[in-house]
Amino acid sequence: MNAAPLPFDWVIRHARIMAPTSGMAGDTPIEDAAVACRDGTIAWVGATRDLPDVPARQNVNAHGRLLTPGLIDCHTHLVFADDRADEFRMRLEGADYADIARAGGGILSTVHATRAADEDALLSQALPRARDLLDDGVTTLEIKSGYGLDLPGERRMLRVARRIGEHLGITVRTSFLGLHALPPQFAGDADGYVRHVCEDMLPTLAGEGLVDAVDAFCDTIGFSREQVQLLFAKARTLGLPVKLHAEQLSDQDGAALTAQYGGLSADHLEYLSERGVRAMASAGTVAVLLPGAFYALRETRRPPIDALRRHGVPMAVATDLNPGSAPVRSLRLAANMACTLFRLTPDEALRGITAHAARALGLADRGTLVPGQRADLVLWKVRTPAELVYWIGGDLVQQVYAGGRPVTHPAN
Ligand code: DI6
Ligand code: FE
Repeated sequence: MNAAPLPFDWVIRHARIMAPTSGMAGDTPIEDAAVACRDGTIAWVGATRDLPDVPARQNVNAHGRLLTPGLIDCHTHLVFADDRADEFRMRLEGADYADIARAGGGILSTVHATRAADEDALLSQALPRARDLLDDGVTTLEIKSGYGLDLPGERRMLRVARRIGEHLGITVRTSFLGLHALPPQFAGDADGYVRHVCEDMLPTLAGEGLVDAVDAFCDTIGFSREQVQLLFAKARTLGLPVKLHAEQLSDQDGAALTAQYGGLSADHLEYLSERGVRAMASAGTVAVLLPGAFYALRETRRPPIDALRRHGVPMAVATDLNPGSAPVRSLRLAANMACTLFRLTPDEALRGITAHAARALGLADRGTLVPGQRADLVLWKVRTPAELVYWIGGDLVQQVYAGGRPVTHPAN
């Protein structure tokens, strides 16, 4: 005799979803879908009429609204002190992002402010930014260090990142971005700083459990390919995955280097070459597109989207939320920009902020609506992926679920 089936914690009926299987191109939507959850995990997905006859503690009628996986912002720098609205004004008057950086402003001005802030001050400034993302459907968030650039400063940032996850009940993945800019205490000695990062900072912070991945800024105003390679070699000995700010302002062949180290992602990519695209395709490295930075810096050169498509490189989309090049506090807005500025299709953009973003973080347990995945979901007030990325601004979230639990939303 069969035992009575375990009840579901909740069931959502009559939702519209992308096909639950792979999150890859070619999926067709299920118009009248049901999703059931048990113990924080998706237990069943399919057509509402096929839903098994199992009792549920809670039942939700979606009335045909779009249901997606919880959104995943796989590239942010949202822990920092103060802002750089003054640089925004200077850029509008003709100053250039790289010139401001070379003159000691840019990233270094945020480093000064961030070093002066204690952990609680950093947390209270960063939390509202993370909350904005969550209110707009984000349930998994990557946060980088890179505004401390010394051991105590980087540690403080990474600890604040972890505390944000605990506070909001969402997943935060941390990336150590010690090679973001050359800090003043190492002026004129970039190689010495790279040694300090590789031999002291990274092993110490990794030993404290604060580092999920290792990142760097490879550019003429950042670090050279050779310096990044030393960092990647160190990351490998520590068993940490790598990713890179690559080909944002010039082609340094950084994406191919990242691919060589089996990197999770190469990010920005406006100056990515065909060779870089091929290397990423064969290593399975995700292309993270950051159209908010492209927009805010009024760039004109676009990442090679057609080549990425042709070679089957998965494309993710992220906010790059930071005080300089991307004051973007909505992942949905980044998806809109990816369509309008980079010509992604709405379905590509949706995969870019769900399935492919999960892959860019090395997380296999989320990003698609498949039984066994974490029950991170968003029920929207719209019906299609196109409508989701078409609206600019507004409050489109009906209900966010993180780990199976409804997240309180200010509008509800
Ligand atoms: N590229 C970026 O877009 C951010 N970091 C980087 O290497 C910008 C960071 C900032 O301007 O504060
Ligand atoms: Fe960035």
